[in-house]
Amino acid sequence: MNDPHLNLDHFWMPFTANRQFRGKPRMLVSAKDMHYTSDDGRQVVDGCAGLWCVNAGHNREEILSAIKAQLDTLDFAPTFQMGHPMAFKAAEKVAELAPAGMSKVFFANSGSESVDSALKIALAYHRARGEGTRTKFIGRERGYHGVGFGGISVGGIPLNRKVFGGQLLPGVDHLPHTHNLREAAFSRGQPKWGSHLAEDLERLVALHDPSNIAAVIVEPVAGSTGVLPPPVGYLETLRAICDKHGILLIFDEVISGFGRLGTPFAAQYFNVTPDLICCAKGITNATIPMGAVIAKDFIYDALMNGPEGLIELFHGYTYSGHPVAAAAAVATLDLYRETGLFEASRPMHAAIADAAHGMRELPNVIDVRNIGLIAAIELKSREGKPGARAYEAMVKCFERGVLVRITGDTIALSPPLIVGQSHLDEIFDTLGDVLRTID
Ligand code: PXG
Repeated sequence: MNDPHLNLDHFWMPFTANRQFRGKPRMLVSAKDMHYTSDDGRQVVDGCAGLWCVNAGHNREEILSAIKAQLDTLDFAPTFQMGHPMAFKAAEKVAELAPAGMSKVFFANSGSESVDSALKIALAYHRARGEGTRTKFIGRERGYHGVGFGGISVGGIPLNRKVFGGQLLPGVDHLPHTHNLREAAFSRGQPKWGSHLAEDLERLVALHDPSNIAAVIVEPVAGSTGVLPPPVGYLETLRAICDKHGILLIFDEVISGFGRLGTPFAAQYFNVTPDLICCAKGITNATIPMGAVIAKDFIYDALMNGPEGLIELFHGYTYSGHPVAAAAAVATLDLYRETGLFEASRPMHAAIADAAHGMRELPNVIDVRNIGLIAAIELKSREGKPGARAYEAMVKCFERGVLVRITGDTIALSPPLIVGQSHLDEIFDTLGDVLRTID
């Protein structure tokens, strides 16, 4: 770290080994397009779009100027019983990108809040229709749905749940995850094996009875648990079972939304339409925090009953549709559309897949997975030290000017959608060199 006067004693860092970090801090001080600049003046190519969120690359002028203009005009206005134009414009832009029939947008400030909002909307929907017994949720092992109590309950990451109490939200059950090295290692794109795992939903439905189940929530592509593309036919089976039993299907598209798979949402990529979509991150290109739930019209309509003067949904955040976040969203979504960014990035899907699968013979590599503009390289864990090998790779890559993201012993790549072949070459050449040096 360059600045000896910077006091590191007070910022309690999220999802970070705080004491280890303080021993050897890694500081980023500015960014442009595909690169960060570190505090010692090095260019670091961004292999993971920040945290899967800077989809159009860093510090895009069009977005920054819209944010500055909004700050000069209206810093804040309430959206409880009041309105301001930018929130309505942002909602319209989000709805334009969503699958047909999903035109209602509820704003939150993060992915975690959008997940909690979606779960609550599902409960309110069933109750409004006189099916208030539908209160259970089905999540999935290895699912990540943020860190609210709702999200960690339906999520399936043991360490995110362990120290926060055994029960969490009551009435939650989990589908099995779809990761299987024996059956599907080194699959390119969607694994052919595993769609039968979606049929487990029938077993859970029979166990709990449909009349008690509100919603199923999954990431169409699990991201932070190591990049797990859905097996061929898997999402279709979930959709069919939910339809059969009147259960809402929620796609958590916090990572897969806004072009990560070359389409606005994974729903369009897989041609499976959920009832609710959670999104965040790329909605503002990560410039200003924002999350959203996109709802099918029938869900919204079911809640628009009762006396007109009555608040229909007792839920919302002070900053739902915050003017500056809304301005950032409008500018971001305009930028995506005007530059045709999602379509333009599609040729890089094969390029990242080729580069990633080119790593399969390197030491300790036990799997390579990819879909859209996402790739993952899973390393064999060191005996008794899960995560140590990938952590070492991440640190060494950073020292050589490449930012990668790790989860357990999986290295995840999800560059901004403006990535070019030369960036991919730099990322994968560096990663390859690093993997050859790690025992
Ligand atoms: N759902 C999904 C699918 C996510 O990936 C969240 C919800 C929560 O979003 P917020 O905005 O509350 O953090 C996420 C967040 C990683 C990584 O590297 C992934 C996330 C966040 C930080 C790191 O895997 N995903």
